Amino acid sequence: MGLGPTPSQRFLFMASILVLNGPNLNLLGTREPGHYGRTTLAGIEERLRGLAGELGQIISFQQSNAEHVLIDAIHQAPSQGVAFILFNPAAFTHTSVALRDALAAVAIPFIEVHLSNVHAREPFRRHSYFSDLAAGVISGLGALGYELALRAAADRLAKDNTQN
Ligand code: CA2
Repeated sequence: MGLGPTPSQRFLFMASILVLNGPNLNLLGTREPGHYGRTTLAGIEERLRGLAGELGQIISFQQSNAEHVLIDAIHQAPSQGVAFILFNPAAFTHTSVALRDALAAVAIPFIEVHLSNVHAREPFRRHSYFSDLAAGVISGLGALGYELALRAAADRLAKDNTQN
């Protein structure tokens, strides 16, 4: 049995964009503003919700500190009509083969987003288990990076729609 909707079910779905955030990002805006800025995760989500409305996109959000919850969210994405994922895997960027495998399995295009410039920090942050699979990577632009990623995702979905 496939993971995604059948061709007839596809007519019932309006494709959506999932914004997935990994461990500790629930602390945004409360600590380490030098690395991660002063905007809270709720603030980022609010801005993205507004922008998604302007772009005519349906958007949903999930943050978890647990690897298996993020994996489950990725597994469920196809049956929920998710056509694009904006993903900040946080520390799992540098450790998680399991999350990489989940994204490869569902084959939903995704953009890897980092608030900080991971290449200007400790050497262990320079390796990502996701970048070679990603449609794009944004790093170091703070909360704006999520908005740019959303614009890129909407652009890609619009192009996909005109081709189908
Ligand atoms: O720059 C990013 O977005 C990161 O994905 C953030 C991760 C880090 O492990 C990656 O190397 C780069 C850490 C997220 C921690 O978030 C916090 C937020 C506020 C206060 C403390 C931690």
